[in-house]
Order: sequence, then C-alpha cells, then structure tokens
Amino acid sequence: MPAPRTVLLTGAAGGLGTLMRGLLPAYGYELRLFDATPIKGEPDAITADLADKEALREAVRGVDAVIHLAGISLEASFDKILRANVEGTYNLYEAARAEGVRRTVFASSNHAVGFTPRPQGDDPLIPIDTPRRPDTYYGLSKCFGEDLAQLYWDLHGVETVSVRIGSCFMEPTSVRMLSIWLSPGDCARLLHAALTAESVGHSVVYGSSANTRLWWDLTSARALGYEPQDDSEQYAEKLVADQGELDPDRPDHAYLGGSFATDPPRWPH
Ligand code: NAI
Ligand code: 15L
Repeated sequence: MPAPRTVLLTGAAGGLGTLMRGLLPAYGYELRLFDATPIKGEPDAITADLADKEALREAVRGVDAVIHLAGISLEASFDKILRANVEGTYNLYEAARAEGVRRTVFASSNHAVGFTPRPQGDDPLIPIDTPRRPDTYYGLSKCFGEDLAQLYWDLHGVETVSVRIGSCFMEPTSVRMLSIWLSPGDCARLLHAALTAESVGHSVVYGSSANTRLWWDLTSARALGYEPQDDSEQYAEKLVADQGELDPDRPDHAYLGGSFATDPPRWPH
C-alpha cells in the first residue's frame, strides 16, 4: 500500500490528539481533525459527534487513513460507553468502508486486558495473545473495537492496527506508569509505523516505550517497524521515593489495569 499522506485524526482535541497534532506533521502527514469539542486555532477542524454519520462520511472522504482516538477515555456508565465507544467506533468504520479507506489505527487500551495479573519478579512478559480481561465497561469497549477491526478486515478488507496504549502522557506520574509509559515521541513513531507497515491485516500491538520495567511483549509492535527510543527509568527514582514500589498485597497494584480494576477513574461529563 502506498504511504498514506492525508490522515483523519479523530479525538484531535483530546490529550493524545493534541500531542499527535504537534508531532505527526513532521512525518509528512496532512491531518484532518475531528472532535466533538472545538479546537482553538484550527478553523478547518470538523466539530462533530461520532453519532453524526453524515459528518463522518464527509470526514473520511478522500483520506488515505484514519487514526481513531475519539471516545470516552475513562470509565463511565454503560450507556455512555455504548454510544461513544461502541456505536461511535462502528459509525466510523462504516463510514471508512463506504468511502474506501483502506487503513485505520485504533486506539485500544491496556484496559482491554486490565484484569491480567501484572508480572512480578522473573515472570515472563505478557504476550499479545493473552486472553482479554477488561477491567471496566471502558476496557470492554476496547475489546469490541478490536473485534470490530477484525471483522472489517475479514469482511471488507479494511486494515487496522489496534494499539493497546499503556499511558501516553508527557511524563509518567505513577510507579505503575513506569512499566506502561508510552512517550509522546514513541507514540508518534508507533502510529507512523502502524500507518506505513505493509499488509497488517488486523494486528494488535502493545503501545509503550522501551521501559526498563516493561510488563508486556512489544514483538508485534516491532514487527511493524516500531523502534521505541525512550525509557521511563529516568523518572523512577523520584516516583519510587514519593510513592514506594508497587505492593503485591494491594489489589490496585496487582493487575495491569492498576486502579481501573478496583476503583476506576471516571469520565467527568
Ligand atoms: P481524551 O479524553 O483526552 O480525548 C478524547 C477525545 O475524544 C476528546 O477530545 C473528546 O472530546 C473526544 N470525544 C469523546 N467522545 C466523542 C464523541 N462521541 N464524538 C466525538 N469526539 C468525542 O483521551 P486521550 O487521553 O487523548 O486518549 C485518546 C484515545 O486513546 C482514547 O480513545 C483513549 O481511550 C485511548 N487511550 C489513551 C491512553 C492515554 O494514555 N492517553 C491510554 C490508552 C488508551
Ligand atoms: C487509559 O486507557 C486512559 O485513557 C488513560 O487516561 C490512562 O488512564 C491509561 O489508560 C492508564 O492506564 O494509565
């Protein structure tokens, strides 16, 4: 497939969308922005909800690929998750199929496997084909998105890389994040690899940097050509001094999903 040039970025007003708006143009992409929230200083951004099928058809028309970040990014009621993450993702894929878009990158999450016990001591890294164990309705919606992507590949030939993102923020802010941090620079590298790798079909990858304390296996991400450059360990001394090491007896330290598995942070709206 020829390298995509014009890329629809959904969720462009959000935290990750804002970071990627800053970093992806350096790879040669022209971004078309989409979000329910208006984006200051971006008069051409499409302000629409994922429920708006007409707006989605127009948004995907003529793009080479889609990066789908939009949706509820924390725990919420089942109804809210259903509308934004399940129906919204379906609406996007249906628009992409109808307009002939061949490649999508789906922002899945570590919370699709959040109830997986985290590795301790010499335990092996978590493989990408570990059984899914969502820790929330939010994580469940990411399982749905991965399955939807598989269906659209098998049925319609729309390719997707589903990226189970760890924590993508400027810096890790917890000891757990030392294991799953995806630096913004590595996120852009991974998205670029996912957009340009040949013949991905539907591939599922973990999204994190080359962290010393890594919990999962990055082989499927590296197979796309992703070479992470960053390591969270530079933040470890301060975070461990402030918070202590993870305590195996604490339920919120026992699973990949951290506190999502016990007392999930909730979507504010
Ligand atoms: P965020 O909450 O900052 O941004 C989400 C964006 O989606 C917001 O701008 C919001 O307005 C938009 N949105 C929500 N519902 C919408 C709808 N129905 N129609 C149109 N737009 C809608 O989230 P963040 O951190 O930027 O994450 C982006 C994506 O990556 C999300 O799908 C999230 O689940 C996923 N992810 C992010 C991680 C991270 O560390 N930032 C970790 C794992 C997954
Ligand atoms: C996610 O899926 C959330 O969208 C993000 O806000 C973080 O909480 C991240 O997981 C995490 O697990 O740290």
